[in-house]
Amino acid sequence: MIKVHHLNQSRSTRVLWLLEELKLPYEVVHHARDPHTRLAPASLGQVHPLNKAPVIEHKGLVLCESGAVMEYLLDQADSTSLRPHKSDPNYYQYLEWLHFAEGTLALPIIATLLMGMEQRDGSAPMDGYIAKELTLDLNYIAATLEKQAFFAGEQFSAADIMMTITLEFAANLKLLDDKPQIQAYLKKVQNREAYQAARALG
Ligand SMILES: N[C@@H](CCC(=O)N[C@@H](CS)C(=O)NCC(=O)O)C(=O)O
Repeated sequence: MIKVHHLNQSRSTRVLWLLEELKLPYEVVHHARDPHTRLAPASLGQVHPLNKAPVIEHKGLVLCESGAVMEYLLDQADSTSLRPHKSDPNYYQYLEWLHFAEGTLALPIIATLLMGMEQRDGSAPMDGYIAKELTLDLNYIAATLEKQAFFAGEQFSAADIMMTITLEFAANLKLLDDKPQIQAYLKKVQNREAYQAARALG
């Protein structure tokens, strides 16, 4: 059975959510963040040397990096509507957003979170760069969601799961207050039964 190493308030919610959507059997091992540093406990480092969540174990494979874990889980499901087929014109749109969530959007959001944790005067060189990247990324996302219902077109896919968790970090940092399209999108996907089951578990 697939074993999911879940860290509270983390990207491993993506994995629980996808497993709920796919209705695949799995077990969860809970790891709790240190209440002061918010870092992962050493128990996670015993599973994978990077000491980060998510990690899954299955048939002797130990796999980290949420995007790779999503693709692996989709490969385990017999048939799924959550990843357009390679012959589908939406496939490469799916792939773009699946990677965008970690490869592009996570950097300015996590940097905003970290910068808020230290004393800054608002003129440090990073501030301008991060603000510019955030504006670019969030405008691109808002424009996409204005023309289509989901990231890979009109059908919900695993790319939505990847993007939602990063967008929730942004919402918590109040970065989406002037983006009603993105807020409405989040409300819509958070209504899914599998999302709510994953949140209840996490
Ligand atoms: N790009 C990786 C990021 C993994 C990551 O940074 N996970 C965070 C949780 S959201 C973590 O484990 N943080 C705890 C720590 O670094 O101690 C992925 O998508 O899986």
